[in-house]
Amino acid sequence: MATYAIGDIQGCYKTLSYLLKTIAFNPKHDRLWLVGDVINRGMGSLAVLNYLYDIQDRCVLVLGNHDLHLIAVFAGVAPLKKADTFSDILEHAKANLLCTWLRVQPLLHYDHALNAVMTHAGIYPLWALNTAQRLAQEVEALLRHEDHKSFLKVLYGNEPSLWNENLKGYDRARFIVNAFTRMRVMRSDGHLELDYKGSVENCPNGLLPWFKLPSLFNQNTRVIFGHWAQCILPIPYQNLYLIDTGCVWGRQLTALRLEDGKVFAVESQEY
Ligand SMILES: [Mn+2]
Repeated sequence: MATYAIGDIQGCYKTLSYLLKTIAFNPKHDRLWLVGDVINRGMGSLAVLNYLYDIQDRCVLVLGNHDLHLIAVFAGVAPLKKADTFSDILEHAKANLLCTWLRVQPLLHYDHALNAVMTHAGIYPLWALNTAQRLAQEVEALLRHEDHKSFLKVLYGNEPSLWNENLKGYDRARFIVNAFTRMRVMRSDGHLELDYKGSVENCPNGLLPWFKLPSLFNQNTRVIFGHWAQCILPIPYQNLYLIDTGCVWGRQLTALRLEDGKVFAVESQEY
């Protein structure tokens, strides 16, 4: 029995299958953690989501920005963009089943026994673990609400860019979503700069990767995350496990075995 955390799949079903074969993943005994962005950009979004749905009892998935985008498009509150490759899901007879299942997945998962927390983009430095858990639950409640469409309508946007416990309503929820699913770099005072997607080396003056700021988060807990393929870090880097290794960009798909920290990476099979 093993638990494998898998990096951003982004619809790369062929590579996912190859990775699962390589690690001899057995859904009868093993478990999967997914860092989110399981769909979009790659050509096998439906196959990936369908597979995860089928083994949902063995899966923990935290939502990424692409997953939320699919949820919003399916709900009819956001347009399908030119670069989106998940029409196969929207047009499928199981679209409602798959998108509804995706919508009720968490933003954060914490496992005390494995000493690990997983989110899509990381942990905002001004949040301790208990704060991050509480804020994730606030948004999860909105996504699971009967009137989730009202929230999805106002999901998009970069403001507010700085956390404040007094933020209210949808501004508060939007910040929480952006921190958990879109964060890469920020100013030293904690202002998110969501438009920068490049490498750490090319980071403009005054901006820092989120994990370079002093953090309220307990540094002994492992943080498993993805979202930033352009950021190349050793696995682990201190207590951080950045396992987005750019599969959809022709690089690798990575699995991290949480019990012993062993890393398995396979070359992208998409091209
Ligand atoms: Mn992402």
